Amino acid sequence: MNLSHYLLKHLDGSESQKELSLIIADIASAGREISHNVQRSGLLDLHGAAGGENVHAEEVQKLDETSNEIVKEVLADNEHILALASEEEESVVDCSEGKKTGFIAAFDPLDGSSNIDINMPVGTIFSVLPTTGNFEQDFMQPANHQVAAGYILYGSSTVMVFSAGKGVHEFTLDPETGEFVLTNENIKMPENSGYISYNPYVLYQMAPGRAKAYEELVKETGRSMRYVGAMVADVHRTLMKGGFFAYPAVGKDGKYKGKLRMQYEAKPLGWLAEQAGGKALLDGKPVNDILPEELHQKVSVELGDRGIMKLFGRLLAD
Ligand code: FBP
Repeated sequence: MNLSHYLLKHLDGSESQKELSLIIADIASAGREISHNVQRSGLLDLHGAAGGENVHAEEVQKLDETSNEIVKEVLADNEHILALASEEEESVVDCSEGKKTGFIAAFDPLDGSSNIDINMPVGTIFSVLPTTGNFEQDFMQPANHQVAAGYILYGSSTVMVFSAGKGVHEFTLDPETGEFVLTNENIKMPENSGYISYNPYVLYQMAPGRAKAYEELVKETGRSMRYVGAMVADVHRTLMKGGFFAYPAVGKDGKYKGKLRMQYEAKPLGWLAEQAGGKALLDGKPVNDILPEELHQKVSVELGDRGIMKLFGRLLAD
């Protein structure tokens, strides 16, 4: 079954759900275009820096920039998207002119930038929220107000994994037809399996007590470690295989801060992990209990299957 048929069949047909189907279908079409660029990035001279810096003072890669333009254009053209927030845009992009009702969307056009030039997995992450028309304020809604969230992973194949509140589903891009076809319905994070995934360097940069829990987690579970360095890929593996993914608060002299972005990385993927039966903590709090305060806020992320998160909680308490 392809994505549009799936949306027609499974969303309840109300006006707002019809609008949401059109938005999800548009995000898929942006993903198809970006997938084309990612696969040909070496041929299309899309490797390397674009020359500017983003709001996080990070060097913007050419593929970050082109992907941002693709998602921005596709969503701004969608009659039900009234405002956008992006990792590559300093402020909220108002695209509500001439539109009546709709939603707002936050996105990371290309997550895992450090992987682009070395042919390693990268992805696009998205979050769709209802709006009252006060766009700046409406981006400050908690994770469980999202009406849809997910990612498109550009790996050995291109897959789109999302939830619209009724389970988590995976669609694979068929390169021959250009269709996203259902390949995994109602994904549930397996327990007591999978890998531990964090960058080992964080053990020397995080609050000592928490670092100990991270080390104990490996010792107690005896699980192997895997770390791609692109959140979208490390979370995809954790959704499919179970296990633990984290990017803790790092720093020194008692001052620790997360690196991952609340609106277009942590909130959508934390919520998705819980939709798949797992647990997610942002800044050490349950994902649905933390209220965003800024558009480009950074938080720590710890998520995994229920079993391993229970063990992690115990190790933190020890
Ligand atoms: P961007 O690539 O979108 O800036 O995302 C940040 C990110 O690459 C995450 O995808 C990943 O989990 C993390 O940073 C890797 O950080 P580090 O290189 O410090 O381990």
